[in-house]
Amino acid sequence: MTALNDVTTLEIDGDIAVLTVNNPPVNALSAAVRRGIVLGIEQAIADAAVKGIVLACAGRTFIAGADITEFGKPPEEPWLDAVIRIIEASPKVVVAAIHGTALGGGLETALGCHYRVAVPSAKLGLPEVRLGLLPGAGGTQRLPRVVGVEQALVMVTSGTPIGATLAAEKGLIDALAPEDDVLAFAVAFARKVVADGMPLKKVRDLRVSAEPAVFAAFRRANARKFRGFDAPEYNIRCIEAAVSQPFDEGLATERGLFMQLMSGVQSRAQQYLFFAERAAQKIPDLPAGTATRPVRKVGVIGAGTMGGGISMNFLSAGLPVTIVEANEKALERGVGVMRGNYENTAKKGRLTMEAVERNMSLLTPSMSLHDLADCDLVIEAVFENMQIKKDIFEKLDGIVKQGAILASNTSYLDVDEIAAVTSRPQDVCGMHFFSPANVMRLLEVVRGAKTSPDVLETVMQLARKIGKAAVVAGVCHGFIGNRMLELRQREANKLILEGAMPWDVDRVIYDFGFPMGPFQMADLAGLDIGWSADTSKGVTLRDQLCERDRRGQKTRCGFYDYTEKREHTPSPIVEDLVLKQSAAHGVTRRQIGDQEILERCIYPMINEGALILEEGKAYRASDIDMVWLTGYGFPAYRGGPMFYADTVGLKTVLGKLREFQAMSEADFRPAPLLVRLAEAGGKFTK
Ligand code: 3H9
Repeated sequence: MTALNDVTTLEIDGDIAVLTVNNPPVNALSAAVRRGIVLGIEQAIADAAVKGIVLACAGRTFIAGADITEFGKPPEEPWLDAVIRIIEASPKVVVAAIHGTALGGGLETALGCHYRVAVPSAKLGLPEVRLGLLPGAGGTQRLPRVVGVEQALVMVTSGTPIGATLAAEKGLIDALAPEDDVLAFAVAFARKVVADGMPLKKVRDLRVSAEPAVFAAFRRANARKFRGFDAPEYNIRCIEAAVSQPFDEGLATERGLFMQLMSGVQSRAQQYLFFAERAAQKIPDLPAGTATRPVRKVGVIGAGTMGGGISMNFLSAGLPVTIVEANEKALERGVGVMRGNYENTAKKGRLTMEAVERNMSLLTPSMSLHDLADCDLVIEAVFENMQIKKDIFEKLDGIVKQGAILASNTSYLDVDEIAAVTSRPQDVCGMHFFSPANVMRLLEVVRGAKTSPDVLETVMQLARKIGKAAVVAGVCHGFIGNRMLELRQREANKLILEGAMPWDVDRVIYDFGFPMGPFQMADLAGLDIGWSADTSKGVTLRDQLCERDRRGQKTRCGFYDYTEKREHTPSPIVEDLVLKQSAAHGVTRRQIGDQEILERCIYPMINEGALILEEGKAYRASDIDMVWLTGYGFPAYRGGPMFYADTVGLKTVLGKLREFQAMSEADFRPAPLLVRLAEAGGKFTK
């Protein structure tokens, strides 16, 4: 075996040369890997004894793409598309041996090979769109030539990889290899190509066609999903070019559009989020290799919407759950809702009925906390009331086995105060799920003052297992997300008192990229959460709406009127109530521009984020951004509130906060961290 450089080797196996990439952890295509591949191909071509070449990878995966850490740095030759052209032009057959994931530049490289073989568990995809990019090394030109326009459109705009079996059906791979020995299979495959005189298939030579209507229909069908993002549209244009232009021209179109995306703020934001997601899993003061506790059985207290949704996460991951509810009817209803949710997913074809039954068979409904005695993790998800929660934790302390993790799903309350009623505060933490808990990715893991490192590490790993994006938050009112949301809500309410209408605020927030504005969100959640007819004073707008039975979507009216299909229209009744509110407060309404609405809603949140950082309630600005991305629908192409603040410029944010502060009371007092950074020309994010 010859080392071509630090990350590539060439081994001659009789008449076949095996060119291996070994660049842990994911064999990303760094400059050294690109150089090594070119060297290896050249040496194999030059060696008269070699008849064919296999391109393989060491470690857990085939090439997972370009090296994202090189983005933004001066590009180093050879460029990836040149490497792929060299592979494709090789006079000796090149076979890609794929295991793990062939992603992005990795799949593009494989598409430059004459044949591709893969193990059944392999996944192949072009995820560049998720980084705000498009496959820039011929992927958009080669993929549709192999799998057809429609499949290619789905793959490049979703970024979701496909499994090897489907890839084989679509012609993306030529053969399925045995799971445990892709290399030997690929070598034998290359030998067969040589022996049988099979052609050196060049994807670039294939033809692809599609009617323009296909693209129009695809754009229409996905308009909502792609709203605000540049990359999906650019990817579609590249696939159009693959149909309408000769291969080399199509490549040039792809390169031009790639460069445009690469220099834009959206791709910077999305690449930042890629690393933010991984950074959030790292807890600064936790020693590497911190032990974890085994979690084999979970208990959930409360079978309402939250408790049910939380339980489903674990059932879906194959973990048995005992769900406890005080009231028999509520328990029955809760279990029924969970089954109904699973069955709906099955109806949509995203789950088999066997899986529904398997998941439900892991559920044990119970009316007694004593049934939680042998659980490794118990999550309390009852009404948001400190006394009730304390009572439950006191009982749990006497029931649940030692060493179990006791978690509260509280959204606001002091986890330390809850932990203090137990004899084992080191085993207590917060696990704040977001509704619907079986769908939303965010999990705020609240670290109490006494939460032990192994509890924290266990919960972080468990979160990953159930597909959550976990972010650690310190104990404070509302933790990271709700604490910041409160500020937006406050401003939204003030804005409609001063002159805007709820739909003005919602439109601005929606156009910014959120799935909906604060008043639509309130209608969706229900305006009567925490409201009661007995205690209502009829003073606030919410009181007045609820008193008129305008409780939100569920009553088909709230801030808006709703049709049966949940289409919303502004309500004249609400308009009237809003005007009366202003009058009652002695406020002379004024015209409020969209820009002011946006800044008033977003900048105070950023300011709160700065306070959270300074108080150490979040470890890093990017953790705050992950919370907003995965829990509140902050548009990914803006990177999250803290990243967005950096793109706006902290001086601008600070200046506006001071301006608003001068207009009203001390509501906008800038956080010292924001002042310091703005004055020093600094940023929140790296
Ligand atoms: C591209 O290819 C552009 C082209 O069209 C060409 C243009 C000319 N680069 O996720 P994990 C790191 S764009 C650098 O925890 P897993 C990651 O940060 C690229 N580093 O593992 C982490 O580091 P750390 C298209 C990368 O097993 C470590 O590897 N490709 C890259 O859960 C482990 O990662 C993609 O977008 C990279 N490309 O998942 C694929 N990838 O340990 C992106 C990972 O310090 N990657 N790292 O935190 C993935 O989707 C997942 O990493 C993968 C493994 C599924 C491969």
